[in-house]
Amino acid sequence: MTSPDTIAAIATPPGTGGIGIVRLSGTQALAIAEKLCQSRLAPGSIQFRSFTDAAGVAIDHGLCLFFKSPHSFSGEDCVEIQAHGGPIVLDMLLERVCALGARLARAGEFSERAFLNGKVDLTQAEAIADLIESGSRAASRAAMRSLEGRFSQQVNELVDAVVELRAYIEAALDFAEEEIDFLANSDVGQRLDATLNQLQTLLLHAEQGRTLQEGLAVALAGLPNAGKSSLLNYLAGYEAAIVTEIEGTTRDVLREHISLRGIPIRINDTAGLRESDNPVEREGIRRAWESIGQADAVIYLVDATKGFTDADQRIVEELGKTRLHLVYSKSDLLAADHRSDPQGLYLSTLTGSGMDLLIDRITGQAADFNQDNHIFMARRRHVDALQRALHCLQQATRSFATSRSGELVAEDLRAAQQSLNEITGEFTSDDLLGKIFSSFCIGK
Ligand SMILES: Nc1nc2c(ncn2[C@@H]2O[C@H](COP(=O)(O)OP(=O)(O)OP(=O)(O)O)[C@@H](O)[C@H]2O)c(=O)[nH]1
Ligand SMILES: [Mg+2]
Repeated sequence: MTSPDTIAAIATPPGTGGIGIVRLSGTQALAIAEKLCQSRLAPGSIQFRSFTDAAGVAIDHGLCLFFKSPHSFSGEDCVEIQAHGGPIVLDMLLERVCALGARLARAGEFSERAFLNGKVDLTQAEAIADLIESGSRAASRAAMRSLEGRFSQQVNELVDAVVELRAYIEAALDFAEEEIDFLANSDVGQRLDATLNQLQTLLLHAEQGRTLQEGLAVALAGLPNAGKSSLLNYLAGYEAAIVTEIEGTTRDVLREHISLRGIPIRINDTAGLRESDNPVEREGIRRAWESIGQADAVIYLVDATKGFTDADQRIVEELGKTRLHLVYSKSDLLAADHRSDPQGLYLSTLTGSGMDLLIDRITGQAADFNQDNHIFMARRRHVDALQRALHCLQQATRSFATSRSGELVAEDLRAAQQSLNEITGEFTSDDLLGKIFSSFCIGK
């Protein structure tokens, strides 16, 4: 598929640098670049050229690379103009190629064309953006695995298994009278179970991948003065939050991005939870609950010098979180033999004691991304689609076990297949594509 427009963008980041790249893609890419360089360009070679303005005066000189369709990133004719990395120079070059017939590319438009031309599937296109934006080494390795197609490959294997099952069952439906026996005597049940297991494993890995991409959301909660902001500052490594001995210091939710053992963490410090007549503090507490509700994990701090109180008990019950880490703060103020909870995790932001253990617990919730080379980058939309597919397959398994109804099973398999196909983009609406690619950077 070829688009009518030839698109252009500065592919290097804004600012100054040794080299800056203007990228062109489309049917006119070569003609435009040849006019810019006032000479012919051969495909697949690196050529040193002057880049000239309308009057034939050199704007800059540098390297020109021409990739002939379909052997290019986007699948179309592509030209990379490598000039010097100054913003004015690059703007002049961009203006010039637009005057010669290109138009400015939208965000992600090069990748979108690569997808539409079958150079990459949707998860791979997303992996490019995730690789560029990865916030840790583990995240970049995972994005690279997705870009290499490991995630898509597993999704495609699942689709194949579902399609085979569907074909078998639909064939059985064609022999309606014998359908029941035909299905009963087959291994459809085992094959459904095996596919279900495969999908569950993939979902688990995708959830870990999503954590890497989005970061694990951790909320700090507790009574006023429990030491939440002190812990945030300790983990962030600087004085992000105001700490005072006054109860109710924190009002707004403070958000910090940190990395613990290679895992990106979005940590939120919140207002101390208590009854209050102060409208500002009440709004802070409302926001605290909101942040706690959205967190993947909550660290609940209890002031060790006060011990676990009734007020703590009420809050912990209300939290109702499965991923709750109860910790005692200010352990430096307490002699070790005064610890009321011998099993408890005691922390001090003054001495750092207990921190390793806390970090073990938080990161233990996610897989060890540095060790585990099965993790690939995944996004929330992938996890959602896998969950929908899982639901359909579970339903198919139930229908098969209870009624042996080929029609119901085939319908659920069809729905599962559709959800799986959304992941790689085999079956995706234009709206969704627009949404995905518009979040990419310009020039990619
Ligand atoms: N000795 C000692 N003092 C601590 C420790 N952590 C916090 N504190 C003190 O406890 C007081 C309250 O700390 P904050 O971190 O502001 O507590 P908070 O939970 O954020 O309080 P609010 O924002 O009011 O809800 C401050 O005076 C801190 O210096 C600790 O590990 N050891
Ligand atoms: Mg605070």
